[in-house]
Amino acid sequence: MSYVDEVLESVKKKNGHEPEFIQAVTEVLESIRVVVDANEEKYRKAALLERLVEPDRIITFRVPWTDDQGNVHVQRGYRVQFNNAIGPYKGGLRFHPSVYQGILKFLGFEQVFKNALTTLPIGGGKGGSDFDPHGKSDAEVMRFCQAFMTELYKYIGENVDVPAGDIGVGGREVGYLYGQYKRITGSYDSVLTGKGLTFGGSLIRTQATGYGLLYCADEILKLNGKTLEGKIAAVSGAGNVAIYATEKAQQLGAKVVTASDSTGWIYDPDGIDLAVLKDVKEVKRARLTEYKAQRPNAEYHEGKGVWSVKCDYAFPCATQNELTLEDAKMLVANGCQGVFEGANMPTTLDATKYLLENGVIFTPGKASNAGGVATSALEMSQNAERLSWSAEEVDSKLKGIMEGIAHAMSDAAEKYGAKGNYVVGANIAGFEKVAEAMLAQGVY
Ligand code: NDP
Ligand code: 2IT
Repeated sequence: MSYVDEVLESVKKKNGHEPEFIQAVTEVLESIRVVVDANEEKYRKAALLERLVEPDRIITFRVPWTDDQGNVHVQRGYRVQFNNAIGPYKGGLRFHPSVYQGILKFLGFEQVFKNALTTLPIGGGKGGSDFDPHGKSDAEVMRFCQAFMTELYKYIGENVDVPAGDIGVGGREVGYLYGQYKRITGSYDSVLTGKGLTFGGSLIRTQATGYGLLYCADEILKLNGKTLEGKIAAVSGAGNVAIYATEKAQQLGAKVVTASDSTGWIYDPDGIDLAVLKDVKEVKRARLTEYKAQRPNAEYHEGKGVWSVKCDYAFPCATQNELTLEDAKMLVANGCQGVFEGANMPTTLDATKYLLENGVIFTPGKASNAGGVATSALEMSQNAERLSWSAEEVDSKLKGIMEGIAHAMSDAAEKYGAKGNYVVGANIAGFEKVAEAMLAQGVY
């Protein structure tokens, strides 16, 4: 049996109760098969793949917090420190009721390769909790964040592990988390990114994942002789990534006609009104029914449905496995020519396969959504030199990094005989850097 198949089999056996993690590992190991086959003896001897698929450590802890009525609740908190071969663990915190160890292991594993692709010195990690911020007051969110950090602070540090935001964790939560870290340690460390601009945050970090997605997509489209100008785009989600992906897509001349949240979705034939969307989601923290109330021409539908809309390009920006084989078939039937992942692993494996087989340009999240973490690393750099860079400077660095990622995955795909397959290209390019660093540092 080949080394890849052996390790895959063992991962499935050991992690049977964590389907998302198995999915993420399967995608990566299948993509790097050609590189592993060519180096089988060296990698086997070092048990490189076995070490790559096992997190350095997983910390789990109890998070008790008190609601506004005085009732005490207990949530589960986690930090998965996956791999620090190329830099301190780096990756977001997710607060969502679906969070369990398997979700954070998949996200931490993806983060290892994503962070390598940025070219910056950051390892991979992820954390979070099954806490649901929906419907909670600011005071409740604050008490939860304080309780979460009261445990987490022991395990992080600016040269150790630097968390940031993800689903359910934005500027408000990072502020409360940072305040508690500072209160406990008395030290003004660059221990979180995505901070507010008045206390060490970087300009453009809020926009970075969405903007970066579009910079990457635009560059890949150029490589394929295509453009965003005048095209129809379908975006899912209505959070941080979706909002700034929509903003940049509009700036680049595309018309974005959809948005979605955890209860329903919008089709706006006139193009999404970003000011309304930001007001509903960033200010009021309301449902998309509120968008419809302000835009009578738009349609609101309950449940899922964004991928049934006719579009030239699709940008899944909500959550994992939100674009299924059935959705991929609708997209292809409607003439969609490109799918660019803004979320982490939003496309199922069979849907990805179908899109690639049908000639749809496809970029995996670990490449096309790397702009967020890349700008987090730029925030760490600014904190280290105790300076802040202008929006133009950060934006131009972000653009350069995303264009670099587009070329890196395109070149790697071509080099290994899979021209145009950016899944293969991204996974190989990310893996090569991490593998070399791990081998150089000996067995650990
Ligand atoms: P937000 O919490 O800001 O927004 C998430 C959006 O997706 C919300 O509109 C939410 O709906 C919707 N959503 C979340 N979970 C589900 C679900 N299970 N079913 C349907 N809709 C859902 O998160 P982000 O925008 O930060 O993250 C979105 C994706 O991008 C995630 O996959 C994340 O891992 C990834 N990502 C984020 C980065 C970042 O810098 N923030 C960087 C790279 C990737 P509702 O409005 O109802 O809550
Ligand atoms: O998935 C991701 O890359 C993020 N949520 C951002 C992580 C970060 O450290 O900025």
